[in-house]
Formats: sequence, structure tokens, C-alpha cells
Amino acid sequence: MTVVHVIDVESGNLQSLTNAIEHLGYQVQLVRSPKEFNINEMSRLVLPGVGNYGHFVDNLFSRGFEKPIKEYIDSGKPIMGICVGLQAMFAGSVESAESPGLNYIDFKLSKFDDSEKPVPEIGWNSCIPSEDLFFGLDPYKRYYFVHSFAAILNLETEKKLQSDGWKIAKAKYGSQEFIAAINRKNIFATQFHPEKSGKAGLNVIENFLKQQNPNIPNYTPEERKLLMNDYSNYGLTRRIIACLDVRTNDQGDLVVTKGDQYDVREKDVGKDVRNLGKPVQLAQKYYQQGADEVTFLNITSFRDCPLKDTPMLEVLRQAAKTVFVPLTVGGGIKDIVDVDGSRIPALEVASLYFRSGADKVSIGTDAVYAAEKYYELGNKGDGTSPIETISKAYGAQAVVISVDPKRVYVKSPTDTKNKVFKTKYVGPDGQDYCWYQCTIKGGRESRDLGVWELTRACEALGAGEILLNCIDKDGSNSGYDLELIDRVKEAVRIPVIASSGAGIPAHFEEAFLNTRADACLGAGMFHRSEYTVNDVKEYLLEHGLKVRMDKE
Ligand code: 1PR
Repeated sequence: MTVVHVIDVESGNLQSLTNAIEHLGYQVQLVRSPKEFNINEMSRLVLPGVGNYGHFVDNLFSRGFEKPIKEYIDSGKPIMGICVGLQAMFAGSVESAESPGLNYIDFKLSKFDDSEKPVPEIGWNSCIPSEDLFFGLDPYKRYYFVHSFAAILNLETEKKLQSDGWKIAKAKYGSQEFIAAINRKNIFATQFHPEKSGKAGLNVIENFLKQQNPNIPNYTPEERKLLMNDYSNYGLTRRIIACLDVRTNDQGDLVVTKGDQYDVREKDVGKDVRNLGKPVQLAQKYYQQGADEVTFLNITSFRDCPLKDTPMLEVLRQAAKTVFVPLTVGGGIKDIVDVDGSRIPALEVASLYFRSGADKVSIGTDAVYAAEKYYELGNKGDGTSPIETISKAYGAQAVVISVDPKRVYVKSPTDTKNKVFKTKYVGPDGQDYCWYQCTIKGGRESRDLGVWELTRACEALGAGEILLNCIDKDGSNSGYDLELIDRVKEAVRIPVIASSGAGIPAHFEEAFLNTRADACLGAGMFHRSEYTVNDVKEYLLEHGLKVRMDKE
């Protein structure tokens, strides 16, 4: 079995990458230090990176990897960089001006313009090779991108790179074109995450490992029209996320459950926790149905019983072996005191999940505490909140804020200190105004903090995405709370995932067309097998919205 060497500088995507390579039938050997770097024994090398540019390249240099990587490249053997692994091939990045890169590509990365689109770019974009195809990159397929900085192109830089012998595959996010993949001789690198890009991404890894350049399939004109990027949504497909609320039931089994307004118990005698299936199996099923992401929420973690919750780590490990789209895990991402009394910081809890195969962590209760503190300190953090520590180590894109709001009607905007909105849906006592109150501990406790205030504080503290639930709509099958989504989209620049209330495919279309939701999440309708994820995608496609079609 061919061995693939992977440089390990504790990057967040290491486990996912290892899983993808093993799934393709190769063996992975991690290279943790220059001492383990034996060029004669290596035939394929991968440099995966995620998160902050400076953190990554400084780590690479301080651990002494620069020289062996350069010697390896000089030897002519194939190397593949992924995400920040691609970025490290450049001269530098404005993200970390003091940190030089490996300097194979003579220009610097810059930040996406967030005045026209959400930043980071999170989602499925296309990759258009400018000349002959390399490693089977297919302009009709979609690949998963997650980044704020990029090698942003203009005519001059593009010409210069081409005259230097680089082949480029371009992507366009909003109005900005950037390098999605690049290849010259033995160097190949992708800005997207092939290990998280479903079947299309696995093909790219396999083609690199086999050093083959297959032609793209013979698509019919109709297929080309359907699959082609029309750049209507900044270039991204409409992202569909399947969500699994997981907890231990009264019999002690870890099950996927689903509530109505967060009540997960059956209404009839017995009042058992609803059992809708097994977490790993359901995640695999939704991946096969075409889910663009899978989210696991450990909904009872707040009961401060970390041992009971550790099965979630195994769920992640198992799911990540066969589910090659991004996995998010939430519930209990906070500083904890373990059963033996030892204190475990949130960063370590998150690291454990990343090492088990999670790509993002979602923070609920602690995000509310962090936002409250942010305002107490005069609109700043003190660097200690889980949002700040995890974002610093793993990048903003790895930190999702899960919000559990309830609508509160008021007669006048002065009835609360929180930002109030005029609503189309008048309250029970004729109120025209409402605000969205944050809750913690799975909706059990309400706080004097609005969603507008919460999401802005979390964005400032370093969160990369908002998972916007809605207790009033949860399990209702009546559609998303569109006003809530609009309000949060006005509050932040980071992507917002609409959640709670999806019951039919048309609800997804409604949210995408009537709000600026960046992704839509569904739970109950998938668990009850009323619709598959693919049904939703087919529906959106028929109604002119681009989706990723890459079924397993
Ligand atoms: O506070 O950081 O430990 O995180 C706890 C996490 O668990 C939070 O993300 C919180 O949203 C979640 N949670 C806690 N209790 C419940 C519950 O249901 N009793 N679930 C819960 C939240 C909401 C969505 C659901 C959508 C879509 N569930 O996950 O999937 O509402 O449902 P639908 O499509 O069927 O309407 P912490």
C-alpha cells in the first residue's frame, strides 16, 4: 500500500484529510518534525493548513520544516498544499504581515472585500482552470471553500503567474477572482478543502496521488446549463445543512432526537425522549443524500457531565471516516471541570473535537456569557472567552455561534434596552414591535440580551458564522422566521445559517429568495423521512437556484 506523508503542525483539518486519504486506500504517515522527514522514503507529500496564516507559517518555520520542504520540492517529488497549505507557498499575506511564506509564488494574499459579500467565504464554489485541466479539476463540480484571505487576481498578476509557468484554476467570490488551485511541475495546491468536498474533492486527491489528469465527464448541454455557476449567490451554491440534535435517552443510549420548541419528549404517556435514529448512521445517510454539511448538537451537555458526553467524540470519529463534507459539533464547548476536578479550558475541549474530525465547533450558552462580558468591558473582549481562544488558534471559520432566541413583543421601542424591530406580525396585544431575546441552556433561561447585540459582539470577538435557531419556530414545519434572519443579516457581515421551522422544500427557497440567508438547516423533516436532502436540492434546482449535485 502506498504511503502518503502528511506534514503535521497540528492543523485543524488533519484528521479529515487522513480519513479521506485512507478512504482512497492509501496509508497515511504523519511527519511531526524534520527528524521524521526522510525524503528518500517519501513519494507523495501533503501540506494541510487551516486557520491563521501567521500561526501556520511561523509554526512551520519554527519547527524547522522550511529546509526539508524546500529540499523535497527540489527533488521533484509531488507535493500538495491545502488551504493555508496553498497560502504558505506564497511570499506572504496581509493577514500576518510579519510572517513570510515559502515564497514559491511571488505575490501576497489579501483579504476579501466584505462590503459586497459575507466574509469569510464559506461554501461551495466552482473552480475554473484557465488552460489545460490539472488533476481532473472539473468546472461543473463544486468544491468547499472556507477562508477570508485569498490570492486575489487581476490581469497583471495573472499574466505574471502564467509567464512564471503556473497553471491556475480560478474561482470568483462576489466580484473578486482568486486562485482556487495552482500547479507548476511537482507543486499542486488548492485553496479549497478537497477532503471536505465530497466525491469531487476525493477525486482531486486521488488524481494527485496517482499523478493523473483525467478529462472531465462528457456532460450533456442540459447538465452543463444546470451545473454551471451563474454567480447569482456570490458564486456559491445554496448550502443545505442537516442537523442532528443528539442526547442520551432515558435508557442510556445516544440518540438523535428532535423537539417542538425545544421540548424533545413525546407528548403521550411515558414521555420518552423522541428517538429518531443513531447519530453516525443518520449523518452518513444525509451525506449520501447530498447534505453540504452535517451539524451535531449535543443538546444536554450543559448538565456539566463531561463523561456522559464523551460518546460525542466517538460519534465524530466514526462519522468523519465516511462523511466528506464539513462537520460541526456544538454543545458543551466551554471551560469545564472534569469529573476528577481538573479544569479543562474550552480551547482544549474544542481541540479534542477537531482531532476527532470536527471542522467547526458551535458555541451556545458561553457565547451569550461572552457577549454580556463584552458589553460590560465597554465593547471589547479580554481574550479569555472560548470564542476568542478558539478563533485565535483555529481561525474564525472554525467558530460558529448557535443562537437560541425567542421573539418578545413590546408596545414601544423604549420598553427594553435591546434593539427593537417593527414587525409585520402584530403581537397578541396588538404590539407592532418585537425583539429577539437570547436564551441559554437549551432555551431554559432567558437573558436580557437581544440577538442583534449578541451576534455583533460575537462577530467582534472572532466568530466566523452564526447558526440562527428560533425557539418559536423549532419543529413547527411552518417555515423559517424570515424577519429574524433579516435582522441578523443586517447586524453582521459573517455568514448566517437559517434554522428552525423548515417543513417543506419551498421553505428553503423562501428563505434563500426573501432573505440573505447564507445557508439553510433542516432537521425534523429529514429525520421523519418526509423529504430527503436531495428532494430539497432538486426542488431548488427546478426553481432556478444553484445547488451542489454530487451524490455519493
Ligand atoms: O449551550 O453551547 O452547550 O450548546 C447547546 C446546543 O444545543 C445549542 O446549539 C442549542 O441550540 C442546542 N439545544 C439545546 N437544547 C435543545 C433542544 O432542542 N432542547 N437544540 C437544543 C436546538 C435547534 C436546532 C434544530 C432546528 C431545526 N435545536 O438544532 O435542529 O431548530 O429544527 P426543525 O428543522 O425540525 O424545525 P451549549
